[in-house]
Amino acid sequence: MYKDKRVTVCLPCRNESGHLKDVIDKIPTFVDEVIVISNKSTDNTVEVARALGVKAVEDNRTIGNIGYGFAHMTGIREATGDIIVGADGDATYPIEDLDQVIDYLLEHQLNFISCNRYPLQKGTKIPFKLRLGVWMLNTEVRVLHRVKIQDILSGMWVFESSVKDQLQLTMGDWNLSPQIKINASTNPAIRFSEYSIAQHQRLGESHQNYFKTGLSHATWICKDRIEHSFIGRLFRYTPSSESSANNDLGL
Ligand SMILES: Nc1nc2c(ncn2[C@@H]2O[C@H](COP(=O)(O)OP(=O)(O)OP(=O)(O)O)[C@@H](O)[C@H]2O)c(=O)[nH]1
Ligand SMILES: [Mg+2]
Repeated sequence: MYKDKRVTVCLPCRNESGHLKDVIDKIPTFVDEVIVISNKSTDNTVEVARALGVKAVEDNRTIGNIGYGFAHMTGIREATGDIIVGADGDATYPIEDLDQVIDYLLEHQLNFISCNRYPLQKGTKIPFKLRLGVWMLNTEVRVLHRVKIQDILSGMWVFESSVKDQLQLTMGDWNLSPQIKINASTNPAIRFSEYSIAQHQRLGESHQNYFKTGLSHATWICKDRIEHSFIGRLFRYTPSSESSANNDLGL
């Protein structure tokens, strides 16, 4: 419990068995529930998580072999906390500073915080190609959705469980990351803010294809804008197969 709030941390993981101990050790002791959601791990991520004393579930649905969004949606659905936190299982996000983020949420009476890495804090190292890609996507979101977000691809967020249905999450792949921020920040019923954090060096090697994932984000952000536009609704724009396939998640 933190200030009378039950707190759940959700960690989407694929093959993070070697890093889970480091990540879980850093989670503050006030956290009531940790859920590791493994998606097509070929190592023993689930067993290691359970041995470390946290809840572990599998969700093996994928889109183009990615299940990051499915994992988050499952974690959010399973979470029993009043406050739900999403972070990566590769130790990049400063989960040890969670009390400060929750303080900010409560003090400013917010419903949703996205933890932004930009402008970079001292000592933070992020590859230039990723920084450039995020800047381009931030600009796209600013032009199309009219919201100013400094880090549309942050993988750490903290929100009140009471708004989880309003987030309207549908994307099972990496696009859940821009979707959760766009939906939170454009919903007038959700008080949204970013909170500046420093990012740590990831544990293990990167398997991310920044160009392919970035292109997928750019395309999805544009399609999402059209779907929700007057013209999209007028012409009954058919939602992407991913969106319609995932609408059974009850979120
Ligand atoms: N459940 C699930 N988790 C995934 C999947 N792909 C990656 N992850 C996890 O999602 C988190 C983010 O994935 P990363 O591979 O670190 O992606 P990234 O942060 O964009 O890229 P890096 O710069 O390489 O760290 C990590 O905890 C991964 O273990 C997936 O398909 N399913
Ligand atoms: Mg990472």
